[in-house]
Amino acid sequence: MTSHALRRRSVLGLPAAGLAGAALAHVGPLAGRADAGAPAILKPLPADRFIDYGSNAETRWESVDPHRYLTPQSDLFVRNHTRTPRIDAASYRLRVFGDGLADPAGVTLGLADLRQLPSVEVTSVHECTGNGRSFFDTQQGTKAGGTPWTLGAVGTVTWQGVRLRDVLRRAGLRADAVSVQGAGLDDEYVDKGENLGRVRRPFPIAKALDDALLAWGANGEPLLPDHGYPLRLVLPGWVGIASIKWLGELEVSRSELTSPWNTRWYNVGGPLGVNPVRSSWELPRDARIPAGRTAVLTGRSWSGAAPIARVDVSTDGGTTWSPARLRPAPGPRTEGHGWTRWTHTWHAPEPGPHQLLARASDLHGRTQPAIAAVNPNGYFFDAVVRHPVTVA
Ligand SMILES: Nc1nc2c(c(=O)[nH]1)N[C@H]1C(S)=C(S)[C@@H](COP(=O)(O)O)O[C@H]1N2
Ligand SMILES: [Mo]
Repeated sequence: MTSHALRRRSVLGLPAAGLAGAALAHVGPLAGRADAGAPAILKPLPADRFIDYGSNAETRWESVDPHRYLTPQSDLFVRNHTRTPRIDAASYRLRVFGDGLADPAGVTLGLADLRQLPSVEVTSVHECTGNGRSFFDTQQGTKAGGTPWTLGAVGTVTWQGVRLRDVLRRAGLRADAVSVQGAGLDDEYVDKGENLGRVRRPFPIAKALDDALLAWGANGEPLLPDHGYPLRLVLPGWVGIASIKWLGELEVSRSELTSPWNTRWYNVGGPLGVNPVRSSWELPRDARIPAGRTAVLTGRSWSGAAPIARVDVSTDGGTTWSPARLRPAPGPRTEGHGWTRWTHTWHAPEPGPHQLLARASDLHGRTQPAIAAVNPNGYFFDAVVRHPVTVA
């Protein structure tokens, strides 16, 4: 960063040493940017659909259309460490390099090169590792730092793109490669005055060779700028941070790669990988439910590891439980798996306050616990959430 900032400064003819104290506050990756005042997120964030945290925004569950399986990009949560960059698809290039390739200098690929490879379509849950974080505080009394997501940092998307393994083979992948790391083209990330460089996150070669994608499309449309246009990584079922947006570089290595995003963050005694099981009602907090009528309630459950096997619901704070009716996923079938929609018919609800609970299990036998494991950054809140409503 420093050499870059100094180079820019010398172009402007301003010696760095001569900067006044006030100007120093602006030294950094955004220094001199023409769009330094531009919003961090470019798409509209209507207040009835999003909770806006500035550079992050979550989908409001009450705005999710029960008839629609996929999350439209316009409604999908956004998690930006800095701000959405504007990238020109025509001049866009992806650099693939590292000692895990036959020629470590690697290759540089444009979108047209990638489109020569077989294209694939994969439906997967897309979720931030910190989804549900605010419930560490409100439900367990152990407040964690970071964006206080409720449960809306999640969506299900059908991605279009190419297999990462096809790209790596084309780039000359060696049999002894162990680690792959994507890096974004967004600004370098500065945390409390420390420049940590480009947002980047390594993952094991096994995931790269399994179902990882380089995606240019979501639900049949080009990626929106906020979601990684023109190309992003997608690691189905994995922590959102690994799905690097605006992918500029892929490093392939014969030794374990690290970055602050798998050592300092997204690490709980080891780098986090597969997402846990979670559930949400398609209702606002403190929803009013009309008394004296049968209420048909809807929600969704999802897991990073496997499809959902069953969902049990309670309308009396967890005293009694009954199975929710699971709805089949709509066709046509694509690879991977998204979330499962469910319905619960609440007969003759009693007037007064109630707590709704939904507890899902996946086909790998994982069930949402009553209490989520506490960790300093508030990752993987997977406990059953208590959802207050009033019947009136
Ligand atoms: N380049 C880049 N990639 C990134 C991020 C980022 O800030 N920069 N955020 C990560 C995190 S933490 C998440 S949860 C997902 C969010 O993807 P979305 O904004 O498209 O929903 O992108 C990941 N990829
Ligand atoms: Mo995230």
